[in-house]
Amino acid sequence: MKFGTKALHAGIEPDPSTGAIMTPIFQTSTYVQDGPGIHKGYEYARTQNPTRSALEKNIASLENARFGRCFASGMSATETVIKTLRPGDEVICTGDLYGGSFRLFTQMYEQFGIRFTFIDMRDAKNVEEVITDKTKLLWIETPTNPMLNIIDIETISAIGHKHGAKVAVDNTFASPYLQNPLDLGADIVMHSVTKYIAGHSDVIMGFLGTNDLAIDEQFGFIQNSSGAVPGPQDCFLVLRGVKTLHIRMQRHCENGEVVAKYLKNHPNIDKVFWPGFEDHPNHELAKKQMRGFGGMISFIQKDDSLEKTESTLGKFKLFSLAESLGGVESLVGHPSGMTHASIPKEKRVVGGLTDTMIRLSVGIEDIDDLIADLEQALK
Ligand code: P1T
Repeated sequence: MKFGTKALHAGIEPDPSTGAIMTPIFQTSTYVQDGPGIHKGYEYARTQNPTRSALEKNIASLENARFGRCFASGMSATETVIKTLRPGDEVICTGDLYGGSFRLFTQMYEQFGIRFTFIDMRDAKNVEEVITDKTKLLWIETPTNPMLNIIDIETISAIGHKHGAKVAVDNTFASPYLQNPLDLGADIVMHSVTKYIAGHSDVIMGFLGTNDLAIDEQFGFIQNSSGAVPGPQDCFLVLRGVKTLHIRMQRHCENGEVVAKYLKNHPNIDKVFWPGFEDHPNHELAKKQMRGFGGMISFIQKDDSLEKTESTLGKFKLFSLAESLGGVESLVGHPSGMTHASIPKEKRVVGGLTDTMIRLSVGIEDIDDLIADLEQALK
């Protein structure tokens, strides 16, 4: 089956008791057993829930993963991967990544003896230089949030495997419509489902997919033991949202391209970060490992200052000033003051994330209205 058909049908069966075409919201905490341990495959809703199972199968299928599991948030999915590690283990991470991932790694898990090294992964040699026999995990985010750098999943996965490390990719910015990390050699794909997969800014959820049974069993053990599972209503909302993922992504990409080109030609704009530009340093790689360039764009104005940036942010009318991304409606954000505030400034600016960077999540509205809003905000 092709992507659009899978988005609608994968994992979905008519409900056996009624024929309901839509997977019901199984709003139950437990399941009646015929005798101790004699049940229909469902014991307790932290462990299994049919609405969640349908969604897990659906997203796994979009990622060409044999196994998939949903979590209460993107962060709890990421945390599940880190919980497979032991004190003394080392992780090499993309240097420019979502601020919450940086906070989780450095402020929660370093204290348990796991070492995180943040490097510029655009040059694979940097990975070769720092990898050791203690490196158990490579954490790749691509495209990166908010710099829109592209990391070579295939090359870095090969380096990781040569040294016995597992490779995980945060695929949130691309969505499974634009990129499938497992097909490129990664062991684990992670999503903040909150974003493009759910698509309607009404759910917080995470996902982990893998083709490796042993890894999936570890994830299942942690999912059940720690219990960071999404509720069935949220799973239902995502099952509804995911059916249009391919259509939404097509429009996000189309609108993203128009907005990126508009900004690039704007006299008041200094830099625009979008992997679809031919002069983006990783454009050829983006063309190779992605099927489109998405709707996330960052930019810096000319004569930039924090005052000017804040004043511009205050002028948007249609783009709403808010954290998050990937919903149908357009959002504008200030990474250094919002989503990446938990990364110390001296670390942020090394990768180019200045206080004057503005990030757009281009939605699926009519493009003329989006351009008109940019026009008035950037005057
Ligand atoms: O918010 P949550 O579902 O827990 O997902 C965290 C997360 C993980 N990975 C990436 C690449 C992300 O962008 C996020 C969340 N990001 C935002 C809220 C944001 O506005 O960037």
